[in-house]
Amino acid sequence: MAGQQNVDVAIVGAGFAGMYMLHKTRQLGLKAQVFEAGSGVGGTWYWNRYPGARCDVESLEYSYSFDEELQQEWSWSERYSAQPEILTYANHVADRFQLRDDIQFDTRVEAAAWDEATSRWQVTVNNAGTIERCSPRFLVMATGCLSSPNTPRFEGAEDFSGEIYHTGEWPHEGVDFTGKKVAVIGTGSSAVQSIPVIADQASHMTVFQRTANYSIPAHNSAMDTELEARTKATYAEFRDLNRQENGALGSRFGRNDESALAYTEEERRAQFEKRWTLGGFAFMRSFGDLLINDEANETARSFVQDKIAEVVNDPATAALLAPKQVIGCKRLCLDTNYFETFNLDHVDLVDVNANPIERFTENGLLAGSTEFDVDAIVLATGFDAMTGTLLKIDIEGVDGLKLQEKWEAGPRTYLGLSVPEFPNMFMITGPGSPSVLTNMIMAIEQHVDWITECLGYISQNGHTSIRTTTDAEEAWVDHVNAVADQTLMPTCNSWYLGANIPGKQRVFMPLIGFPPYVEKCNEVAANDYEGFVLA
Ligand code: N01
Repeated sequence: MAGQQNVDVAIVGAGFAGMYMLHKTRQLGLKAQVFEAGSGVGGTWYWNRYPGARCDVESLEYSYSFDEELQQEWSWSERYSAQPEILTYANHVADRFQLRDDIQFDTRVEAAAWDEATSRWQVTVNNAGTIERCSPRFLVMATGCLSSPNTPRFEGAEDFSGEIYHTGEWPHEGVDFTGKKVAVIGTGSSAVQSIPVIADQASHMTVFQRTANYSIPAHNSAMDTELEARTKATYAEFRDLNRQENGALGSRFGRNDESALAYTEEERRAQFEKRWTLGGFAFMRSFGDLLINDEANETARSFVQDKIAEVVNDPATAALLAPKQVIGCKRLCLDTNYFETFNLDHVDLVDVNANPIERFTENGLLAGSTEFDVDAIVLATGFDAMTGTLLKIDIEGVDGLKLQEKWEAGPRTYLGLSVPEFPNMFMITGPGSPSVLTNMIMAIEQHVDWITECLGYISQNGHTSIRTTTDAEEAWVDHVNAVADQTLMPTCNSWYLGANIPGKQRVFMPLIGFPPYVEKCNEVAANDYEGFVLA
């Protein structure tokens, strides 16, 4: 770690957030060092290599917008990109901007402590077993929102003689399930994407479902090259239109802001059908009140429930696969042949509410007193979202306060960027910002641009530290909750609420609505960093 004592900015993580942060920090003339636990760039796309892993935001949108040449020269092969292509893109960006020079791979940040006397962070990293330290002025957590796998403890896991995989920590060499009996636990996005692909190989598959999930057909296809050319002709404008959407995506399909209840049943169904055919998240934009009015939401959920019943041949399986919760309350899934997979003779569905998984055994797992004989178990059980990775690092702020203590009752931030007792530390897409409710790359770019501008302001004005105030934090937490409470989003057990992790405080973590958030961040900066104290 020679030369790192004089680092201005330590960046944790080399996913899309850390890579862009490094690029921007360099442009400011500051010395940055990125620490990355993996052996390569790409973050989420480095780790999530499960069969079928694919982005559910369209390729023309899920890419960096900061460099016109980059967005013009890169071509995506499909409407929605598969994980290997996104990882290739991340590597291309790293090469193009020579990012690797300042990224230390295979290095996990274990601790960071604020030193009031020097106004610097003392960062401790583990470089493949060797402990090293550096003392940057600023610490930027580019740790991702879904980067700590949730691996439930199943009794007897050590007795199982087959392989256990987690979708979020997939072996780099891939897994061949040909002729294998496979159990998949979970029915979130990772499961919905991987189940049809694994079922193609497996001799038998049993899916263990706790909560049925809504899924909309992705209608993936080869890239429409005319659409690509049209988009690239006015790429900046296209990006701006997307940024004006709540989720910073999907402007090309437009949205209908009217109430679902203002239409007759027939008109409503026609609108849903049209958007079902378009595929993807456009479905939720069929009407303006699907996420704020339960009666309106019910019209969408019954439409999807009917679709599932049409596709799935066995009525009992179809009934089990029909979700009951508010649609959009859990993150919506996009699929290719998910429900169709349950028509295959060698695919079974088990409801773990009626048949709880009691334990893993030498030959499989025991659920509802039945032993399921399997060769491999796939845990598609998700992540300790938004706070999991931050809280695994021993972060100590002013007066020795640990982030773990500070967030005991749930995460508290100002703008999802900053925490009062942790000066000179910024989070990219932290809790309290739109993050996971948006096209992540747009949210990342907005945060990185804001942080970089802020670092520039600090340097220009000769300040040494920036910290947010407790008042600003309190008002912001209230705001995030108030916005969520106006919607149906906190009404089910989602990972947005931390409800998937036993013992985790139930707090709605992301902020709903990208455009007003961006406006607020811009206002804060324009008002000399209102809500922050610069010293
Ligand atoms: O995880 P999840 P994921 N016993 O938490 C079940 C993003 N993503 O990895 O719903 C039995 O959604 C759990 O059940 P329940 C995307 O934002 C993006 O699939 O909690 N089951 C659930 O069914 C997504 O939302 C892409 O009752 C257990 C499942 O496991 C997020 O990542 C692709 C259990 C976990 O679903 C997370 O998705 C993939 C237990 N003990 C993912 N514990 C893109 O396309 C958990 N479950 C960009």
